Amino acid sequence: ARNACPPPLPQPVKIPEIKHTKIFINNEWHTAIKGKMFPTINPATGVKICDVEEADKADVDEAVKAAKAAGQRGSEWRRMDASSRGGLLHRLADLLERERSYWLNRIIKTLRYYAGWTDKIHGKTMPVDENFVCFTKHEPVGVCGAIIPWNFPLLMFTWKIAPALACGNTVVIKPAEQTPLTALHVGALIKEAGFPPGVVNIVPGFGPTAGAAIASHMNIDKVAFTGSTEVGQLIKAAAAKSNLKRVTLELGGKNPCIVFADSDLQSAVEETQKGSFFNQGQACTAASRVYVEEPVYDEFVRLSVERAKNIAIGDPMEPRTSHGPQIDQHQFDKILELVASGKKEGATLECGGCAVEDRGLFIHPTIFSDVKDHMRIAKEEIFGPVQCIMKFKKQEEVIDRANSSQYGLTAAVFTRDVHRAMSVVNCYNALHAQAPFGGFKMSGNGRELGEYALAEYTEVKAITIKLSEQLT
Ligand code: TXE
Repeated sequence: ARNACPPPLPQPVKIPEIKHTKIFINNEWHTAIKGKMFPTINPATGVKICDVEEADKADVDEAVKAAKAAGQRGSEWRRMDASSRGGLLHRLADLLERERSYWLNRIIKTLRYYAGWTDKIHGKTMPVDENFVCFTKHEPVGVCGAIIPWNFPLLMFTWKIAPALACGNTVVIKPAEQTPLTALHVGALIKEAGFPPGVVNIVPGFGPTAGAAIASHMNIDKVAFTGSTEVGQLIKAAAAKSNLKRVTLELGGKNPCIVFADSDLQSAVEETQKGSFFNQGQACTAASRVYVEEPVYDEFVRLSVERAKNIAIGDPMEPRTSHGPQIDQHQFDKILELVASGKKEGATLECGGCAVEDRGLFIHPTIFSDVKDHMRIAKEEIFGPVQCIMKFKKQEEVIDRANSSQYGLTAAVFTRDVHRAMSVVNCYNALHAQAPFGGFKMSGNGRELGEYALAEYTEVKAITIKLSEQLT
């Protein structure tokens, strides 16, 4: 029996051994057809960890061939009982548990959640007219492409593969160029778990080459993308121009938090700040617009600044650390450029706003007050540790302002008034494998997680049988 309460986590492995740097196709490791490699850099030190084989269009073609063959009629994967597919997903979760010093609980939970669904994906029977029996069957879509970002490399990998595999699909997945190693490590575990060759294929590489090849591939039936809104638009266009493959998109956000004067202020300060600075602000769900009601505004800013100044910055492998580096130079420069724009447009820089001097890609937790809705920092996704605090007077006013964004992903309301709090309660980043996740407007299309994700990975087929006489 599995323990209800797992033992405490072992110390993190400080210098993980890198075992896999090649392209993973058909449960085998391949060098790139063009013979190219690209470096993976540790953002905490700026030092290269290793080189990785760089997949391009030709490698993606090979991966798609493998995925298509693995899902062919008569294949081991197609003939496998649905419950056995669940068994394989549980086995993969077991292997991740074995290596817990690297992994997060949420990843294992997502795998187990979808492992349970494999034999519960039901169709319906419809009372159609005349002498027919009609029922539906939820079949796999086929070859599912996935393109993921670097901010939660393993969680995004799991959000894509778990529902796809639970529904019986095969997968070709491209990790972000900044973070290919975790995906490749899990590739080895997928093989060890006993998934048939070709069911999951991993093509490390760049967006405009390997990523674009996935989006426009004629033999990929669906593409799931998490990343920037701009690239999301390219993916959808490529899907439309190629084979009209299905597309789900999880894109950017500029998420409002509304703090009313009646809220528990200390808890609102803590929760909004965790929302803003979690993962160094590198989250599409980041609480990046904090609207505070006038009577408590000054106190809220004061408490927030006090808290931000006490955040432990350092090596992300150190358990004490709560604030690590930004992922790469490009993101680092983008954040500091937006900070400069905030200062120029007249927001008050309360703390931070600069790099940590003795280290490469670290940025101090930053707070701006007096932020106005027209400023770039109030409109654009910063994707860095920058909390923007705005003042409001009336509920109607703040709801309009909160909604006036091209994005529509997450939001939170802090209040003790249950009428106000009806649909959104006082918490942030509360993501669960059981509940759907996804955006409105330019934050994306489709839903991940929960039962809703199963609909994105299945085709509903109606099967109608003509009877010689009407059933009574
Ligand atoms: O994203 P990209 P970047 C936002 C965030 C960040 C900005 C830029 O605001 O500052 O995007 O980050 C692949 N065809 N988010 O440049 O380029 C790429 O290889 C196919 C929000 O890292 O969108 C990677 O695997 N694929 C987001 C993935 O897309 C392409 C998380 C994401 O990279 C491609 C990350 C192309 N033409 C950034 N170009 C979130 N929603 O959480 C790139 N890619």
